[in-house]
Amino acid sequence: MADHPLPEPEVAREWLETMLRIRRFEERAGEQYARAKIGGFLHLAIGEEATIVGSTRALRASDYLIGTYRTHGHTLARGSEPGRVMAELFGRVDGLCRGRGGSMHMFDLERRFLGGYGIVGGNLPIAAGFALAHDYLRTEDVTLCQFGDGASNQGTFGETMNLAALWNLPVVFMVTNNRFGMGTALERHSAQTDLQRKGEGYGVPGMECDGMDVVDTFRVTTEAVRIAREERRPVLVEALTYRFRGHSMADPEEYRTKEEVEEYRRRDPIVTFGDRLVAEGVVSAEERAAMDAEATRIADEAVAFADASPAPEPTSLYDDVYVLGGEVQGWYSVDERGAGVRRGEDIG
Ligand SMILES: Cc1ncc(C[n+]2csc(CCOP(=O)(O)OP(=O)(O)O)c2C)c(N)n1
Repeated sequence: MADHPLPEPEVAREWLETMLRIRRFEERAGEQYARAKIGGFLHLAIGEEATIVGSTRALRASDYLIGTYRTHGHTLARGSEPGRVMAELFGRVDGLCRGRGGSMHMFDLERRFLGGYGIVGGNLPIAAGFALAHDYLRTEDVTLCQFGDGASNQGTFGETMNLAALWNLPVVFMVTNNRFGMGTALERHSAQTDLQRKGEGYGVPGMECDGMDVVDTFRVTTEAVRIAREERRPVLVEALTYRFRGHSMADPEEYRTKEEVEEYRRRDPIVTFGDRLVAEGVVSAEERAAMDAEATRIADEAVAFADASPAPEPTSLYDDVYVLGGEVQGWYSVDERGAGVRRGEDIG
């Protein structure tokens, strides 16, 4: 582990606490999936907690975050209620999206968490769109867009890097390199395996962080966010991480050895960070155990909340599907007043 200095004790404790809460939540979600309480796919981020917490803690509450289908942890890190996140997994009315999104489509506008996106690479151009909006509206906001190593091969990657650099957009792209796109290893799916360099040709400089180390991830993302916010230009951060579980709950994991997984598990980001906090006197062993017990209690409570929540009424099936006439707001690129740039004007 790169030994960068720890933040203030209360900050370090909050990071450990949040990572533990994500881990215990994900474990419970996996169990509930096995009990058929959760339908569809379920992608757990066990092993990637330091990447999630280190990066999201580099954001202001007013910044925006968009991720992939592996974002239960991001949702929790942004502050969404665990019970509502679990209820979303269960497809119940008290879910974050009233049970309509499920595991892949978490969304919490109040906390500026914009998903939850099932199409690999599909969230990149959307993030550029948000960053363009920050610019138009002349805010200081930044968008952080996370996606996997596999997604960096999508056409949307190049298209988005190009426009983000061309238009100097305040966006940080973070490629969460967990070494596999489903069952295909990085070396077999990408000609360039040093992923932080993949944006260079487009004019998007790269940075790298140890995604198994919350301190390093925070340090590097903080600098990337500063560049986006102050210098108004995009950055690509590569977070080197690993997922301890399969791609989804339906993965027989034939593409990697048990020894490899064990080797990474020895670098468990929560264990190593917890050990460091104990060694440096930030938490006692008892406090650490109590934090863990509390994380388990919260996850159990979330399951009970989700289980008690009813399924949506069948008659509500078509609710919120279409946006109708008068509900349409905003302004459009096809503006009947003719050509010309209108920044953030209300077209009334
Ligand atoms: C456009 C598109 N193609 C294929 C899929 C199926 N699919 C879902 S996840 C995935 C692998 C993506 O791997 P990566 O981007 O490395 O992210 P990770 O799952 O490792 O977090 C694929 C191919 C999809 N959801 N969308």
